[in-house]
Amino acid sequence: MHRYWQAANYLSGAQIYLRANALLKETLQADHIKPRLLGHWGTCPGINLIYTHLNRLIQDTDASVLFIAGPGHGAPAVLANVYLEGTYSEIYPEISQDEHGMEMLFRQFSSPGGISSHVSASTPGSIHEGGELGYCLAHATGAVFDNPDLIAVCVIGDGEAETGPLEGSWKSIRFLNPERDGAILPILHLNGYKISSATVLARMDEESVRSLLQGYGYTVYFVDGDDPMTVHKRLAEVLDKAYDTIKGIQHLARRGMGYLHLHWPLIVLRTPKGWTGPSEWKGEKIEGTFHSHQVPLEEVRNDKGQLKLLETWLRSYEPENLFDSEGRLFGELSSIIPKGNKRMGSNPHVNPGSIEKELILPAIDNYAVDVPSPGAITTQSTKQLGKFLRDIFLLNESNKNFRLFCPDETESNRLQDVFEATSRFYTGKTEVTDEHLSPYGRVIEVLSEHLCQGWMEGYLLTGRHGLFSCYEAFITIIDSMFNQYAKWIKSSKELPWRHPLASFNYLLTSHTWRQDHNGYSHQGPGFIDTVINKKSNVIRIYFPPDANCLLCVMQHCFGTKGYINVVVAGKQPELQWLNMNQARDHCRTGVSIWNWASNDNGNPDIVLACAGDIPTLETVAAAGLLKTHLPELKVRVVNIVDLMVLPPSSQHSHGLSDTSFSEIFTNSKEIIFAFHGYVSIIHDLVHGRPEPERFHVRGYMEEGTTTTPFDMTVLNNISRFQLAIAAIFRSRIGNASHVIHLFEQKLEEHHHFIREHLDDMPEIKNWTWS
Ligand SMILES: Cc1ncc(C[n+]2csc(CCOP(=O)(O)OP(=O)(O)O)c2C)c(N)n1
Ligand SMILES: [Mg+2]
Repeated sequence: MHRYWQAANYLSGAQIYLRANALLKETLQADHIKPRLLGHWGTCPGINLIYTHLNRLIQDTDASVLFIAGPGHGAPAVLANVYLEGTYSEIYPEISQDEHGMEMLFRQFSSPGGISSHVSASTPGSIHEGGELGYCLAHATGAVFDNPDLIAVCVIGDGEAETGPLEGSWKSIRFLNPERDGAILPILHLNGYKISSATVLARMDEESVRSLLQGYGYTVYFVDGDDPMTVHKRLAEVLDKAYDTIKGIQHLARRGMGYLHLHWPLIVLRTPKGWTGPSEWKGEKIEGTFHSHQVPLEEVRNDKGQLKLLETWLRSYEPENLFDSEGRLFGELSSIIPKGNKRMGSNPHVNPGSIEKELILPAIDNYAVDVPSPGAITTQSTKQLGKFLRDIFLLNESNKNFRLFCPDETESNRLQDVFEATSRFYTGKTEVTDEHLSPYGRVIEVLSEHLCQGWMEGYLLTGRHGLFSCYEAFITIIDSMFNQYAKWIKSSKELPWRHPLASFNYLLTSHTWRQDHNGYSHQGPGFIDTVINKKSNVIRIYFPPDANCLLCVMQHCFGTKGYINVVVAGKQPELQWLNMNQARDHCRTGVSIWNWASNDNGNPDIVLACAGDIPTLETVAAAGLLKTHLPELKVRVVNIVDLMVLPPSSQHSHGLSDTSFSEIFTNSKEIIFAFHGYVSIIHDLVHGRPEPERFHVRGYMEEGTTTTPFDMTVLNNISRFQLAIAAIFRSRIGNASHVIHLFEQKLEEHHHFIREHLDDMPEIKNWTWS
């Protein structure tokens, strides 16, 4: 095992430096060195050590182990291991297990046309890039939900452990039920440093680290040292203990003997950063310090002394005793590699195409709202969705492959009907006042958007399905995680061997326009601004205006693969516009002219467009006002469900053809566009359409507080009166100043009324389309 570790260390170091002379058959020359030295060495020896020991554990126990390298910058180590175990060459035959393949492995690392310096989608066995630190333990946890036989071993950097998401992730074990879930085994790697500063945990004494982690519910095993043989022995013992503890917990739980107060194992590995690397250069310590974080010797091409030191370092692993003259690992070293799918690089849960079970969806007609005519009834759209979700839980109960993740808002978001089919997951002590808590629940409520996101990513990346329901304003907490996930999906799509995953579905509700209880802090539609910038073959954004449209959209999203679907829909009682058949047609095209609200007879003076439920309400009401007070103005109402119909089809596959775009928006008429989010999104999307300056967009402009629903629209200039005034103004229709005056008076009246009566005017509250 020690020699195997040396082989992995050799391959890791060599990936950073060598472009030729892979087996060091010749004296190392400057020519053998890459012109640009890129990558991270410091974390590699630790990752290699753990991987080697896990190989041994798997051989001894036949465990199914998923390996997650939190410090994904240690890609040379992960790559070295998947190369040694053969999974790399199976996927990329040109990187063969011989001298030539080894040279190719080195050359491609961090090189143009090659692979990135971090673990990436192209790395077999990985579901975690680790470029942005903090999410490894969340991914590990998501992966083992409903995978009772899987153990996700997660290496956590001591720098990474300082991030908010990782600090929050320690509690992940509280959300595992050993009866039905697998286990996580965190290995906290205290190598003392992050990029150049000391780490908090590494400088704490052992007892303090133990108390901290014990408090979270772990049994902590320390492995400490810089003498390889001592560390090997201790790590092997501790891994056996950890494995036995996990099995013991699962054994008891699966025989109905309980799982309260259990302590899951956790390993703290304290070894030097850059262990086995060059110990110093010109009196400056490298091994065991932050100087080993990236490339320890950067001047090897120009400095003969450094080149010599590099050669001494690489030769210290004795490559000739690891690989034969053709570059093949010696047989006795290969024997520690697990067989077939037990190799961590080919764990079937990582690329789950073959083991994935499709999500069974009920027919949405079962939940359709009966809408005899537009605006005839009022209902809560997300309440209907809750019934649909309830039945998804029921239909997929035996497949155990669907979960709802939510920062404690299922009830608040009006999805509570799901509790007829399942519960909130909870294994701790319960009180009589608790509701819907169960250790078998599939609704995962943790008040951490980071964990909801990370757990669901891990769940989806291992072949399951889910929904993340969140307050719209607080989803921006995970903007950055979304970014990373979108990058992963984009990269995965470029790899033919990666099977498509179920789409990541967001339901953003309790949105900006109806923060009746909360006000300004809860008003923020900015997530879509982040989403819109990601690759068009990954993202989709929907604004269903009513319940039937919401059901159509969600049914569609659950049936797709490989996308990130963002659905924004309100939870408050709202007027319903379309019956199920109309909703189906509307959602299929993603945009349509609402003829029932228009009076343009195919030739409008002005187009009123809208996306989002509240902007839709105000737009339809504005059309109504104009029809009543200025019937000679020909108004067309256009509703957009699928935002991505707006850009030209060259930019997004959902983009309307030029002909369809002109049929709906005309080529020259002015458009008043009431939008749910920030206006710049729409301006960006319609860029490239005929005369885009026709689009006069109104949306959320950071005005608002705890006020009436209608006042929110007034404060942000998208109320019906303001839209109607804008329509008159932009259409340049004459003789309408009396109408403008009337609408301005209404706004004035509203201003005074809400201050006196603390509520909207009855004509607003009770308004409906007639
Ligand atoms: C969220 C985030 N912030 C900052 C960085 C930049 N960064 C890359 S590596 C690193 C240090 C990591 O230290 P540690 O987790 O201890 O890893 P190791 O010592 O094993 O290299 C930092 C700060 C990052 N990758 N992700
Ligand atoms: Mg560190």
